[in-house]
Amino acid sequence: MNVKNICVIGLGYIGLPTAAIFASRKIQVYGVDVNEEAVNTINQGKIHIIEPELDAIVFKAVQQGYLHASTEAQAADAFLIAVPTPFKESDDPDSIPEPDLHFIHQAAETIAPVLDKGNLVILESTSPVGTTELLAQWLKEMRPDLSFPQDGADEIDINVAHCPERVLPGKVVRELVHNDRLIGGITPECSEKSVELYKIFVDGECIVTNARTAEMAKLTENASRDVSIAFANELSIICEQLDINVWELIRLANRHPRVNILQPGPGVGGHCIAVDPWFIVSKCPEQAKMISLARGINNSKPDWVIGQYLKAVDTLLSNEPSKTVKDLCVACLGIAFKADIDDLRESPALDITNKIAEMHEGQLLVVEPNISTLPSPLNEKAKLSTLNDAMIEADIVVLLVDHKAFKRFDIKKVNIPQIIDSRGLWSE
Ligand code: SAJ
Repeated sequence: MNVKNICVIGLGYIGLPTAAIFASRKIQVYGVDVNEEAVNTINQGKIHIIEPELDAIVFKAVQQGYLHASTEAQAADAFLIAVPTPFKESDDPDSIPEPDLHFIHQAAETIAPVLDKGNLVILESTSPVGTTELLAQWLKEMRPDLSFPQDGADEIDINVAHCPERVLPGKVVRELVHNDRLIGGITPECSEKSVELYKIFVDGECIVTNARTAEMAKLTENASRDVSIAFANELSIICEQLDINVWELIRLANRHPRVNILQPGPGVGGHCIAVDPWFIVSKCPEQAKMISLARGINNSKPDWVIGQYLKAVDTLLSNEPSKTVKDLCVACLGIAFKADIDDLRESPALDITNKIAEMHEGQLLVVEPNISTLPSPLNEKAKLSTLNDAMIEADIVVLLVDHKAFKRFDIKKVNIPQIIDSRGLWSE
């Protein structure tokens, strides 16, 4: 397949780096996003997200004219869909979250009018099993004049595949190029054309499967990590009960050649691992027992950390009965969803800090080296502080994210009455 131009729908954490890397290989890329501000920023050669190395690549691609952003799709040889796939909000906390595919439907509406014979459409968004086939069906309904893989015709006008992204936020540029890529075409021909496309920049192997297996593989990777973290989180709760240092315990168990336990934390955040396992559970609620249980364990971990904070308050007040809770200064360290990024989406650390802000009547300091202002409504109750000031002021420190700056801090040089170390930085 001779690809001269690509239209990328969705210029977020995945779409923009992918668009920029194609453009850096001198492919004409039309980026499309509903967010006009993001479109304008990109067209100035700047980026609206934080991701190492991306700014320079986008700047060069725009400057050389290979990347142009717009709110409307343009005709192209290939279309790449990288839009969010969240789940639907429900008022019932016991219900299984259902995937929300409306952004994919919107993307189909965006590209349908400009689709032409010979085009390749790739869904990169993490999706429940069957979504790529659904996308092909939607496109067929919108463009009955074209033939699609499901038509079973000898000549297919539009090839459709699922090629999930598997990159780690913070290392996106490197991982996009070097990771192996799963290629799940609806037919072998769809896969063949997709391999040709990705080979433009992927150094890793392009491994061919079908669309449903590629969808399930991506969900499986994230569900597997979620289950492993849930095991570590459960161990941390058991160890607290049994008065055992969980960090030492895991270190010891991991000396076994076939054991590799992950690290406990304040819960699982981000827009992938905390979301994707539900796509399996919602399809197979009877069968996906362990995956569902793991989600429950990880989702309940923030409440456990808050329980630890309440215990610390009780201990301090019973040691010094003349004090009230208003006299206590609490410092929450980190509100990002994981170390060394500025991303606050689905962050258990932010969730815990917000809840402490609601409950705590004394001073609340927040240390987050990767942001310059606190999000609302936290900014009304808490003060953004430096690490050093917080460590001097605080009666209770709640360590929530293992940022480099916190790791480097010598905890022995301060005397903090109560430390809740949810990441095991200072508890080893
Ligand atoms: N976490 C722990 N303990 C651990 C490891 C992680 O509590 O031992 C927590 C983190 O603090 C964070 C959450 O889990 O809150 C998720 O972080 P992560 O680094 O495990 O993963 P993400 O969400 O940044 O990226 C994942 C990756 N998936 C896998 O590693 C299987 C990435 O490769 C995917 O591309 C990405 O999801 C995605 O887009 O789906």
